[in-house]
Order: sequence, then structure tokens, then C-alpha cells
Amino acid sequence: MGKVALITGITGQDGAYLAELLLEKGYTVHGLKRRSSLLNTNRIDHLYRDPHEPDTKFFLHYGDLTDATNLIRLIQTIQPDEIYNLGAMSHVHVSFDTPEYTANTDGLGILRILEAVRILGLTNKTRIYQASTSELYGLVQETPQTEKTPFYPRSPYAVAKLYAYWITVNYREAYGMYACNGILFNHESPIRGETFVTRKITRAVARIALGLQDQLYLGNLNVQRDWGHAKDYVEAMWLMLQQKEPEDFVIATGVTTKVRDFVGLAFAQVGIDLVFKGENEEEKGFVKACHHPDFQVPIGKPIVSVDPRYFRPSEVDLLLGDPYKAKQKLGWAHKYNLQELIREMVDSDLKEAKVEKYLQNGGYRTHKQYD
Ligand code: NDP
Ligand code: GDR
Repeated sequence: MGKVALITGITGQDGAYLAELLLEKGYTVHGLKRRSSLLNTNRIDHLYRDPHEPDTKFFLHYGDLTDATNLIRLIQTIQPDEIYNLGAMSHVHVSFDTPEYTANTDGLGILRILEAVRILGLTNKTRIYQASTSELYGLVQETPQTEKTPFYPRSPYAVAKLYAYWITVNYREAYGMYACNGILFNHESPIRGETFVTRKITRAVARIALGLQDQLYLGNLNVQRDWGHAKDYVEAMWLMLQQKEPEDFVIATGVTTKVRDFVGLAFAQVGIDLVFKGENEEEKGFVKACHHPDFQVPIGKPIVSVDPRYFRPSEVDLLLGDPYKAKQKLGWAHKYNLQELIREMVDSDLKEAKVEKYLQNGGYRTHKQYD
């Protein structure tokens, strides 16, 4: 008999990659899915089988991290060996607009899961992974950031995740539960949400190259992030639940890059060289050269601009993780480097943009705006 896992946040980027990984490993995978007025299962549709088919190993259940009774009932029915709590209001900027909801979901969600496991007497059976984050480090105390670096959260999102981090540690210490935090640094992929900065950039690169978009508006170009590939990072989540003892781990690449440089690297993928001029809110990225035979973007055209609406009330300037402990104890190391990640994201967005262009040429208009 294979193991049984429950994943919250299964419709998100990490949930989709993790479900794929666990199914490959022979797990039966149950996912918690929110009810929404439009279908939100794009990222996992390829994994879904008609539940009437024999040998189905992938199941979706309606639920919400703010609904304790729902979580208790589901965990009672599923009796999972492992729970991966990936569900969250995960957008740092949006958390300033919805601080209370963010606290409820991102802070208390894991408490409800831990309590459900305790109430149901599954403390010795069920192992729990909590999706903690490099946002906990916030205001820079030291670099690179390790499991021992002090936290200084800088957003309602990070403060909620701080509670989640400590309640996970507390239940481990108080009740001997196998519960651990993965302190994951930013990780991206072609299925990253469109409003996170990397995907916003790679999507704009593709659309600008194909003449579907004029400009890319961004916020703070000077911040630095340690970006990895989500595919590598879900492997680390699984490894954390396979150890003798539960522990917390930093998962990062150990390389940090400015948003401005990510923009330059992404445009270079379609043969566009950018030059940045101006300072702060006046800064713009101009086309310096355009090498690709298929894409004609005029030299000298400004295609990147700063828009203060994307500035955050308080910012995290620099994230750089030290994955030494994960390497030593889990044998984990990232496989993708930043160039490969960007190439995969731009290629995927080019495919999508070509479909959009084809539809537009056929008289359809999508008018999709993401920010
Ligand atoms: P996504 O935003 O792509 O996915 C979030 C998931 O959570 C979605 O499935 C979403 O459902 C679900 N969700 C949101 N609110 C609730 C709720 N109230 N109840 C149940 N489910 C809910 O995030 P990622 O996949 O990128 O991240 C996964 C987790 O890892 C998150 O907890 C995030 O905070 C954390 N994290 C992410 C990092 C990253 O760089 N990606 C780095 C460090 C931590 P729906 O599809 O319906 O919106
Ligand atoms: P982050 O990711 O806040 O690090 O949280 P995001 O991609 O949103 O921002 C990264 C940095 O880029 C700057 N930035 C912009 N960000 C967005 N979204 N849009 C812009 O136009 C823009 N311009 C500049 C931001 O100010 C920020 O400094 C992600 C999420 O996945 C969290 O859930 C996770 O916990 C952390 O990564 C680790």
C-alpha cells in the first residue's frame, strides 16, 4: 500500500508540482480545493481522472483553511500519512489590503490542521509540512539567511506566517508531533501566478515581443531575491517529511539577483537588449538592440517603466538563503539555475502569447490585464 497525502493549496503552483511528484512516487493524493465561481483547476487538470474510473489515486475535496469543521471531517475521512499545508493568501502586496483574512488563512490555517490531527488521535501517524517563507526574515539582519537568522516580518503576510511557523514548532515540542517548517525562498515556474514579479515579467516579454503589449510597469527594481524553480523545491518538501526527526530547513539557491537584472535577462531571451536610464520613479528600460528576426521592437523605445502603485508600504530589500543544512541532512540541491528557469518561463509564455495573437488575428479580443 502506498502512502496517503493531503495537500492544501493543491490548485496553486506548488500544489500542482507536489501532487505530480507524489503521484509519481505511488502516493494516493487528496487535495483541498476552494469553491470558486470559475473553475480554478487549470494547473492540475492533467492529473485529474474521473472518480468513477478504477485505481484512481487523485481526489479533490471542497474545503477552506478558515473552516475547522471541514478540516476535521476531511482529515478523519482521509487518514493521511502526510499533510502538506501549502494553502495561503500568498501575495505579499495584497496582504496589505486583506490583513485580517490573511491572518486567518495563513496564520490560523495550520493551527486548525494541527488541532484536527490531535483531536483525531493521529499525532503518531500524520506528518505535517508547513509552507514557511523567507519573508519571515524581512528587514535584513544578516546574509546569507540561515535557520538561525532572526525573523523581522515586514508585511501582514509575513506576520501571519510568523505565527504559523511558531505554532508548528510549538506543537512539535509540546505534543511530539512530526511537524516541520520549510523556509522556502522565492520559487517560480511557467505556472507561477501572473501577478508575481517573475511571471509578470516573462509574460510581458513574450507579449511585447509579439506586439500584444506596449509596456511593462513595475515597482521597486532594486530589490533582490533568491529565485529557484518550484519543481526543485517541492522535492525538498517531500524529503523533509521522510526524515527520522522533524526539523526546519532553509531551501534556497544561494544566489541573489535584482529585479532589474531579471528583467534584462528575460528580455535577452527574445533578443532584446535593454538599457536602463533615470532614477527611482523616473527610471525606464529602453530597447538598445533587437536581434531576433521574428520580433521587431523599435530601438530606443521605452518598454519598461516604474509605477509607484506597485511599491509596498514596507519592503523586503534583500533575500539570500543558505541551503547548507538541507544539503547536509536532506541531500537536497537545486538543479535549475536562474538562466534555465527564465528560459523555461519565457518559452512557455511565448507559446501562450502566440495563441493569443492567433486569436486576435482571427478577430477575438481577450483584454486581459494583470498586475
Ligand atoms: P499560490 O498562490 O500559487 O497557491 C496558493 C494556494 O492556496 C491556491 O491553491 C489557493 O487556492 C489556496 N488557498 C488560498 N486561500 C485558501 C483558503 N482560505 N483555504 C484553502 N486554500 C486556500 O502559492 P504557491 O503555490 O506559490 O505557494 C504555496 C505555499 O508556499 C503558500 O503557502 C505560500 O505562502 C508559500 N510560499 C511560497 C513561496 C514561493 O516562492 N512560491 C515561497 C515560500 C513560501 P485558489 O487556487 O482557489 O486561489
Ligand atoms: P514576494 O514575490 O513578495 O517576494 O513573495 P513577488 O514576486 O510578488 O515580489 C518580489 C519582489 O519584486 C518587487 N516588485 C514587484 N512585485 C510584484 N508582484 N509586481 C511588481 O510589479 C513588482 N515590481 C517590483 C516586489 O516589491 C518584491 O520585492 C513571494 C510569494 O510567493 C510569497 O508567498 C513567498 O512567501 C515569497 O515569495 C518568498
